[in-house]
Amino acid sequence: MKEQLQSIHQEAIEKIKKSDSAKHLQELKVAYLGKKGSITSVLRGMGKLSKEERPVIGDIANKVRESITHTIESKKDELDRHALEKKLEAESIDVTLPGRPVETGGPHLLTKIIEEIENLFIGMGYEVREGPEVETDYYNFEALNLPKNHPARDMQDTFYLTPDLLLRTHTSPVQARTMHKYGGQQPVRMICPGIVYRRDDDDATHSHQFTQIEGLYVDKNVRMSDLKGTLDVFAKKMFGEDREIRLRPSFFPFTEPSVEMDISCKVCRGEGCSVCKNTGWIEILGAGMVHPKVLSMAGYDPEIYTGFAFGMGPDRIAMLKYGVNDIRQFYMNDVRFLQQYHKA
Ligand code: 2NM
Repeated sequence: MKEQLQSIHQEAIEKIKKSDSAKHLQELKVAYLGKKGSITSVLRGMGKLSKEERPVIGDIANKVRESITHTIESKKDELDRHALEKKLEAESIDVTLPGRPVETGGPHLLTKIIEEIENLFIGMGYEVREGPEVETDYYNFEALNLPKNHPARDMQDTFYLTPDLLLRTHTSPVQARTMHKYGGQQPVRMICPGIVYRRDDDDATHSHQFTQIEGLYVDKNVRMSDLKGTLDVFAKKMFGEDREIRLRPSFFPFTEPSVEMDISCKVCRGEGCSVCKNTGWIEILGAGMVHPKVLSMAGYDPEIYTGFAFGMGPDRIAMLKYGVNDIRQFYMNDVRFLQQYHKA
């Protein structure tokens, strides 16, 4: 029996040492130490032994049990340690590798142009005001001296939502709303940026939505020379101190007289080139003295108050300033286009 136990012991220890999984160890534990295990089955023969032999064999059996138990435990520890080491190795991070760059966004090119213009006029005492993009016929047209049946009100040019509601075609209604609110009681000095809508077939130079920024200055004794001086300051700050401006007569229903402003072409310095279409001048904005009817509809007495107004398109200015040749780029939001101007 002693030999039997010793050979079981030897065999068990060998198998345990070769084992490579916790599951297999558990199987060995059952096979050797379990109720139906090999040690138990050897001990069943104890009854045939003499009184003197029994405790000796019992003692050996206990020692073999202890030894097998201990060997299984330490093998289990070893396997656990190995598994942990492998796991740590697999999850290790090489802190010396260069990081992946994080893509960051930035303000839209048009937002930057608008903010630049806003800041210029804020510096001259103007306040920035915004208003609704869905407007009433009254503020978009009527209050700006565009009466019923005026060609600009044509269904062909305007997105109507109902006979009385439309998508604003310019930002002037924000100025009309402000003048009506003040009701002739206080001066106005404001600019209003925003998106406007016109029914147009989109192409490289036309978009059914685009941005506008308009200015309005109403007070006692505001004259055409104030308009010209203001626009000259604006043009030089925006495009460079070496730029000249010129005003040409024009027509808008809401101003009288009306003008268009050009700046001298920087590319050819007046010689004529493709940017200025060989004229030496580039058209930038429209302006004029606020029509007396527009003032009186808002409650300003045109005999006491006068004012000037101007309007321009940041899309066009951005195209000129940065050489963008397709207005649709501003609204397609292709990151390859937008990214180029993050540092511009
Ligand atoms: C322009 C050109 C000329 C304009 C007029 C007004 C208002 F509300 F005061 F009547 N706001 N903006 C104006 C005048 C806009 O855009 C080319």
